[in-house]
Amino acid sequence: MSTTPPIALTIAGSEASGGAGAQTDLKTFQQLGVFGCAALTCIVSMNPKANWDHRFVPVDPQVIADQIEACATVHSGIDAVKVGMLGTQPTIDAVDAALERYGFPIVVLDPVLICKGQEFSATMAVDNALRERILPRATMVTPNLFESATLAGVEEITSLEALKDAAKRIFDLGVPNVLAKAGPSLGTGTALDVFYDGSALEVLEVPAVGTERMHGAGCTLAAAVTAELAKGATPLEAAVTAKNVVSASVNPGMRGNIPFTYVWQGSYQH
Ligand code: PXL
Repeated sequence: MSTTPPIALTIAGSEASGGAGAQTDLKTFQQLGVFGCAALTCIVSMNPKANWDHRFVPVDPQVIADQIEACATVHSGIDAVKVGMLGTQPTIDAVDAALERYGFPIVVLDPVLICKGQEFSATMAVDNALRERILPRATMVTPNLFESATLAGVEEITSLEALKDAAKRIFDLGVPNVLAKAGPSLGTGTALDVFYDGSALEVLEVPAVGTERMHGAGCTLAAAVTAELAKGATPLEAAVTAKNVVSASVNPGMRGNIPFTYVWQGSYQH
């Protein structure tokens, strides 16, 4: 006998310590009853000797293509794909070509723009490539405040009105569903995100759990959206469930020998 759970593929970086990236995505998929597979785009090793800076090594673009080919061929019906950290232009080229080739039905883009290990000079070109090539392929995008400002082309976002405006601008770039995340950063006492699909503009709020930085919260949110879409939820339903998954995963969260808390997906109950 065999079972056929929904299947999700994450195209993301490895964060070795298990707090973010592909490791987080796979745990989130599993927690939500979705079979996960992963194509690694880069290897991140946080450096305990340099303020936990991110040592970043890109995976060879051909190897990225090979991994996606293996996933797409083994699993004939990948229900949804999450795209996380890409980081370099050759990586974007490889992922762009694979998305074109396989035509996955649902693509959730977590537009991770900055990794501490990358050269700043490289990031502008990479940001533009991400906006021009990968963003239009996304069914849904989940930018944080900084990423929303960058994608929307505004200086900074410090209010709910500005976040709503940015969500609309990002929608106008060609993404049918935008989940623009503020989390606790607008000082509302809640973890607040804005969902926009061209007609509905919803402010999604849950009680904030502190203001401390939570490693992996963004990855968990986007992975949970991906899993829920793979199961057939609507984008708004997926966003609502994903926020509940993040709330459960950050409270109480998990602590290691590092100055910020980790998410722990295992405490979420369906
Ligand atoms: O949380 C953003 C992120 C995504 N992907 C990888 C990371 C990080 C942050 O550390 O390492 C691989």
